[in-house]
Amino acid sequence: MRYAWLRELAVPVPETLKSPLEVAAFEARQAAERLRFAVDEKMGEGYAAEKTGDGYLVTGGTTGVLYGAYALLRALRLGEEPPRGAQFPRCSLRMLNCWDNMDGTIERGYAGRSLWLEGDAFAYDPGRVRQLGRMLASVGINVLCLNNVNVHAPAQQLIGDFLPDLAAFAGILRPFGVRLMVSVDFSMPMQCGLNTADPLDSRVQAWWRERAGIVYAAVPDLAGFLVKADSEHRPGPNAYGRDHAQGANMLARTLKPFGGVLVWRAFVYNCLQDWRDRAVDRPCAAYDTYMPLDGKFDDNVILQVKNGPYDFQVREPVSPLLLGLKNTAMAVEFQLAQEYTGHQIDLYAMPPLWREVIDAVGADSLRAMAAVGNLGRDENWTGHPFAALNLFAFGLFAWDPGSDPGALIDQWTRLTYDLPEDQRKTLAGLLLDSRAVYEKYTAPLGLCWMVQPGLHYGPNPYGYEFDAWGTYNRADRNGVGIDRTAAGTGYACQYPESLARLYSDPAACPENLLLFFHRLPYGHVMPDGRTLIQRIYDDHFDGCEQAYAMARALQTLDLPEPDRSEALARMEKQVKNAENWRDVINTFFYRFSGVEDSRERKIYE
Ligand code: GCV
Repeated sequence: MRYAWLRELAVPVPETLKSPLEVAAFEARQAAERLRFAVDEKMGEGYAAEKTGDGYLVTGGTTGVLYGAYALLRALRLGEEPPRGAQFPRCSLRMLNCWDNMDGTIERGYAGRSLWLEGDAFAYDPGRVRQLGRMLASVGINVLCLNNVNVHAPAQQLIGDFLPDLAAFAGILRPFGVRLMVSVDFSMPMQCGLNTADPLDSRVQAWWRERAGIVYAAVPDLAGFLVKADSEHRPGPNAYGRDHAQGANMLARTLKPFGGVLVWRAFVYNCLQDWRDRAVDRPCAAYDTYMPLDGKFDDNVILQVKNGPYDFQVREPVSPLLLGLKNTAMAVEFQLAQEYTGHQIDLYAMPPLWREVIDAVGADSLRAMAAVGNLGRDENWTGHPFAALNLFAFGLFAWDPGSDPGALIDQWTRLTYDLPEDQRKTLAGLLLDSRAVYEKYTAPLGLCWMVQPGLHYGPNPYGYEFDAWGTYNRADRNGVGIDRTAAGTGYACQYPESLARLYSDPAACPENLLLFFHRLPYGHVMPDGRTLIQRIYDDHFDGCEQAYAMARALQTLDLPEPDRSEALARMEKQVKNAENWRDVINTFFYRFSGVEDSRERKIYE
């Protein structure tokens, strides 16, 4: 079984280790480093490392000692100074949301089948689950939500018949400081004999209270429940005329006595739209739904908001809800699974995206950070060997949202591969630029949703155009894009004033969001003097050229096998994908606009 960063950790971790302290001591022995540990419970997840005569003393809370051990091992491997002074995580919950189904499939999974579910039951290799635990702990991830937010039968029974299995699974991850969370089905009382799931019905409340008691008796340190409600056909409080605060608070109150949190997703919109109705604009939905509820959620509710207002598109503005809520505990949700960003075939390193989001939102306004997982049963865990970077970096970023994307990428490349420095820099450069390259050949200028419907890999500009899910580009012979200013759908007005002004002015709007906020004619002249249509052509051609350059650069790297072959095989597909995007999108716009490419390159007709 391969294991990336911190290669010492490829050695199996014995099942006899029962606490973070024991794991920490084991890791130090594996790495042949002289680390001593002192537990100071008050420090919780925090730690401090100091040099002693022949090694280091790590003082930390119960899990803090383990985080300290990993931080030290990383620093020693990198030849860097260990962090100075006491270190504490910025976000108390650093969560991986796994969309694993009981049948072993993973919704939007690109690295094989589930690591813990198969055939409508728990099914796992305990040794591998321990490896998973240490992999998560080694970057500070402390919560694993183990099942899909779309709770398909029999996953409801994770808090019923499967509780003994859940408890056993939780027990394996516990020494690594990783607590479980479960996605629950809001309508579960109705599957257990009640004729309603109305959150204000006392029988429903009593049912959930009793259920929470049973669950916590089995898994006393369960982190809590995660809920997707009234979204994409999932049940929720709206069916009873109740709002999301009433739904969330009812569940949160049942968890409160046990110290659990209720994570409630804000991914709520009308997925039964009529494409002819131009007044309905999906990006407006989450803000419209949740802003009126600001301040109405109990203190153990966390509202989990996707980073953008749509759905993990290659480029979206930051969600205005993350900027607007002032009296609600929030988590931002990122997606490591590369649903719209290349299926773990194309390279797409995410730290630059997270940096942009946190710079806009401010880390202090977040209680938690969540990411949809990119793991699966593939031998290398993440399908593409480089996709492990996103998991590694997410954990460290959630611990310290001030982290620099380039530094995280550098660390991962240095820890994972022994490459000559010039090659390592090439690899780090490829990764750092990978998002911009992917954006260029798939979604320049803020155009999104031109993907193959359902699959979400590869181009199909008409795929979602007349669709109920509210995902349009509105291209026609006159122009492309959606006017989201006050004169249009009004979405831009959900932002604080300075941003609303910036986004509403086509001359000031960041180029990479231009067609997200504006509808423009093909002849619109861009600041660089080129027309909009020429920029669409040029960006797709340039993006493809950049993919060719990446492929050439990758060839030069002496990566170990099988990573080299795996990365090259995927790069071949990435190049084909880039060509496909270039040709399909350019042809689409050529047919509408009738404008020739000024550089007379081949555009298919
Ligand atoms: C888990 C998008 C994805 C769905 C996902 C949903 C969500 O619609 O395509 O697969 O469902 O987001 O985040 O709930």
